[in-house]
Amino acid sequence: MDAPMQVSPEGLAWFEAARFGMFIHWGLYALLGRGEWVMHNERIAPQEYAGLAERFSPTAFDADAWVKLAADAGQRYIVITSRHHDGFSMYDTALSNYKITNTAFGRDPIAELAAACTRHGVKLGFYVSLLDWRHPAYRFRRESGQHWADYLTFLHGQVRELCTKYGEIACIWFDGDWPHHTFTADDAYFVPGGPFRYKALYSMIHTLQPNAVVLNNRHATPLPGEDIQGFEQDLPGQNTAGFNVTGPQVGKPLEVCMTINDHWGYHRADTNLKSARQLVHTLARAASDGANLLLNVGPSPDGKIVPEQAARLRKVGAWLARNGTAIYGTRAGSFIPTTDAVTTRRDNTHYVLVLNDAQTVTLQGAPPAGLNAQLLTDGIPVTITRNGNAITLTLPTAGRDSLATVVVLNTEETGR
Ligand code: JFZ
Repeated sequence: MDAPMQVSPEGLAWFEAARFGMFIHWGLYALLGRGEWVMHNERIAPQEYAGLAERFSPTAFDADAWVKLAADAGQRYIVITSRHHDGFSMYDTALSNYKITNTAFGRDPIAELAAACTRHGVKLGFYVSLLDWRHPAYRFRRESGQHWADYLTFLHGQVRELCTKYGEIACIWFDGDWPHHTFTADDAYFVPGGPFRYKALYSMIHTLQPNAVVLNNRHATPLPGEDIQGFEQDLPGQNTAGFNVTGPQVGKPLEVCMTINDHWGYHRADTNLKSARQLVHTLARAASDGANLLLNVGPSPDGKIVPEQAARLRKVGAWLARNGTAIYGTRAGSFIPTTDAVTTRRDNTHYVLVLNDAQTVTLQGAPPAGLNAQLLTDGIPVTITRNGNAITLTLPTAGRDSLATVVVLNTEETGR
């Protein structure tokens, strides 16, 4: 039999129903507190940067606390950086000495997270950087005499470890191969020494972890073997960040990844946090587009999820505890999204997520017959007025949610 080139139907169904995940960018860079690109941005030489490993001592790290926070936030999966562009492995790899278990800390946080995830019913997946700013076979082939094939052995070997050491995983999330990026003299060392051999890489993942999805943050049309199309810092079809030059592929499962502030890795001075209301609206918009939201936290060097980020996640979780029916396991909405409201759908039930505080909301593209509407949380009836293809909902003043109010619309017609 040919090696599988896609996730199992069960694995894909689980991933699509999950809708909300926690992204974690955590590595040596947290010590400097200027984001995960600090090594490149400040042109820190690999030797000097490696000195951070001697100072890394995240004694406050508590896997249960992290996973419990994700569960409280309503996040069904976690994706953590196993190795970012700086090349430091955050788990006990047998393929490099440049790893967390060789620091004074000595522990494998990914093994601890895997165990905690099992306890709390959250799935764990891994971010893997294709790009490596220090590996001799990636960046220093001339100096080291190593070959691109040596890097591929390392990369594929690490992915094999991640697929075999930590139980069943949610995903492998690749990053660092950006075909649309124009390299200059400043970032010439980002250029890979050859192809990544994706076909072999993806079929290995799909063989070892049949229920795990593969995503590659290439900002390009997904390749065979990539189960999910990803969008960075933007909803599908938007491109405010300049990364998302490729629109959503019809029928492809989608995931949006986003920061809570303006950095992925811990940034001491970045206090530009999105509010809980903004985060709920982004989650609602993603769901209405048929996409998951992978929302990032950047833990501090001592091993804690920053309290301001945690506080916002808990508020989103409290909203989901009341309104999660409108998010989990839904499909993209059938009404046209507006600034005031977006919709999701489950069979003949439509969920209208009202994103402003106005008393009425108008939706275009109303289904023909048998409509009734009420608030999700307490069943208070909502008045429906029809006008051609539009319907206007008049909401009661009681029962409004300050983050987003959900109206349930039931129709009799069969799916379209
Ligand atoms: C990438 C990473 O570089 C970043 O550190 C973070 O992990 C994020 C989730 O993914 O972000 C990118 C991807 C592509 C470009 C820039 C940042 N690019 O093409 O310039």
